[in-house]
Amino acid sequence: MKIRNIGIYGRRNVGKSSLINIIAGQQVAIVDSLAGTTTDPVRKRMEIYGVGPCNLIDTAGVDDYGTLGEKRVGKSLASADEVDLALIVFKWNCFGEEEEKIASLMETKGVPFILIHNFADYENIESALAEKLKNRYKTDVIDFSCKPSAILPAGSNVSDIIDAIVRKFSKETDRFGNRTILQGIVNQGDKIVFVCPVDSEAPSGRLILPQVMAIRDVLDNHGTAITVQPQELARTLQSVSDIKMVITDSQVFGDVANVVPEDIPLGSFSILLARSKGPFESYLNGLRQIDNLCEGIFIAE
Ligand SMILES: Nc1nc2c(ncn2[C@@H]2O[C@H](COP(=O)(O)OP(=O)(O)OP(=O)(O)O)[C@@H](O)[C@H]2O)c(=O)[nH]1
Ligand SMILES: [Mg+2]
Repeated sequence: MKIRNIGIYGRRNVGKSSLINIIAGQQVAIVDSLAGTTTDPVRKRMEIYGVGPCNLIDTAGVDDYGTLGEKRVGKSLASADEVDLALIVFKWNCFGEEEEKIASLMETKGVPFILIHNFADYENIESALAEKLKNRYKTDVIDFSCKPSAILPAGSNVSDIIDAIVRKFSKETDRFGNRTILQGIVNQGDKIVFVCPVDSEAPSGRLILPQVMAIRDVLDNHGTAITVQPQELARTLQSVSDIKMVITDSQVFGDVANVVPEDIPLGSFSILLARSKGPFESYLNGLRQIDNLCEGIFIAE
C-alpha cells in the first residue's frame, strides 16, 4: 500500500509543530514561541486508521526571510511535490497572501488541502471568513486550538482533523487504498462510452472486472455509461453528443481508434487499470525508453 505524505504548511508561529505533535500523539518537533523554530522539514511516520501508513511532514514557516530564511521557505515549498495532502495552518483570522500562495501552489500541483484556523482558544474563526474560504476552496475549514488548557469551541478536537484527513483520502481511493479506475476522469454528468467486444475471448454471461469497475465508477459519479460492442460504436458516436471519453478493450484498440474522432480522448481498460494500481508516471517513463532499446528481446508485463 502506498505511504501517504501529509505536509503541514503555514507562516511561522502559527502552531504547525504543535499540530504535528498533537496528531502524532508525541513530541516529534520542537515547539517554541520564537518565530522560525522549525528550520528543516520534520517527518513522522504514523498509521491513520482509515488511511493507512502516513508520513506527517512539519515544515518551516513560509514567511521566513533573509538568505537562510529563503532557503528554508524553498525547502518547505519543494516538499509540495511529494505530498498527497496539505494541512494549511493559519491563526487570528489572518488568511492573507501567504496562505493564498500555499493554497494556489497546492491547486497547481493537484494536492488537496484542509484549512486549519489555529489559536481558537485566543479567538474563534469568524463565520464570514470560514464561509468565504469554504466556498472559495471547497474544502474543510476547521477551527482548532493546540493549547492543551484551551476551552475549545464545540466540536474542536483533533479527531475533527483526522476525520477530515480520512474523508479527503477516501474520496480519491477505494477501500483498498487504490485510486478508482476512472479517478479524476469522470465527473457528474459526463458521458463515457465503453467498447466491450462480446467474442469468443469474452467470458460467458458476464463482463470482465475492469469493465464492471469502470461502469460502476461512472455510476458512482452520476455520469452516463454507454456500453457497446465495436460494431455499434460508429453509430453511437454519431447519435450521442458531448462524449467525454471512449474506453475500449485493448484487443480492438486499432479498429476503435479508426472510428473515434481526434477530439474525443481514447483509452483502454488495461491502461486505466494500470493507472489505478501503480506508479503510472514510471510506466510512462518506461514506455518512452522503449525507443532507446537495442535490438534484442524485450519482455514487459
Ligand atoms: N494560545 C495558543 N498557543 C499556541 C497554539 N498553537 C501553538 N501555540 C504556541 O505558539 C508558539 C508557536 O508554536 P509552534 O508550534 O512552534 O509554531 P510553528 O508554526 O511550528 O512555528 P515555526 O516552527 O517557527 O514556523 C508556541 O509557543 C506554541 O506553544 C494555540 O492553539 N493556542
Ligand atoms: Mg515549527
